[in-house]
Amino acid sequence: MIDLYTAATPNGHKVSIALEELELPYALQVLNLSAGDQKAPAFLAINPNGRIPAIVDRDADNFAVFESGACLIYLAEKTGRLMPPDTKGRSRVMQWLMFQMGGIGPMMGQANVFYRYFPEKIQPAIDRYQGESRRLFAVLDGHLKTHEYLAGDYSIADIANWAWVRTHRWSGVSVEGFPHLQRWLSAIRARPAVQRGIEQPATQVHLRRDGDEAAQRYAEQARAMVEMGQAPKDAS
Ligand SMILES: N[C@@H](CCC(=O)N[C@@H](CS)C(=O)NCC(=O)O)C(=O)O
Repeated sequence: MIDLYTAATPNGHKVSIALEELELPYALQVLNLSAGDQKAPAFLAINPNGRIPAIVDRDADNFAVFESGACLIYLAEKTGRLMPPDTKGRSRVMQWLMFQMGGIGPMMGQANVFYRYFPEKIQPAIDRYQGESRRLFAVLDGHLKTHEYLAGDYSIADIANWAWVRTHRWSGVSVEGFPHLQRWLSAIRARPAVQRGIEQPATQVHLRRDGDEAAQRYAEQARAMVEMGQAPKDAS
């Protein structure tokens, strides 16, 4: 059994999707990020960075893994699935996984902060992060023009990138003009395990379903979390 410490965010959903795809038994431990559960000492003992997701593998001496990319690699290696074993195949998966961890995630994350959560609208910062996200979408689209998935067969690289790109509206970044990216988004969304994964836990606000007011309320909660996260603990 694996404990998954998570919340309804792209980074959390990467791991719940992988667990669903791999059919591994897991127990969901949902943290309330607005209440600061991720900064509680019991959770910091699992992830010293105080962020979700993290997993604890109860069948492996309670081995703890933090950072969503590291969780995905651990699960793929534990099962021998969602990542090829040969050096080149594994490297291809790593390249697109790192592309997400170092590019798509941070750029869309900062687009969310400046476009949705920050009280002041700093237009150059919004433009920078939305523009960089859209540039990265173009890179994905170009690659997907000649590849069904990002790195050989469907893999943890697809899961990691998909969990973020699917939230592009929240970041205010369009996928218009990227037909290959749209094809890939739809193909992955059609997977039953993916549909189950994004319900663990369910996304709290859907822009098209819930409308602007609900989005505004959610953004306010997230703003409180961002402000809390900016306050460094005093050095001792
Ligand atoms: N690089 C980390 C990022 C984790 C991260 O930023 N998690 C966010 C939710 S998506 C979080 O826990 N935020 C709470 C906070 O900032 O206090 C990963 O991929 O696991």
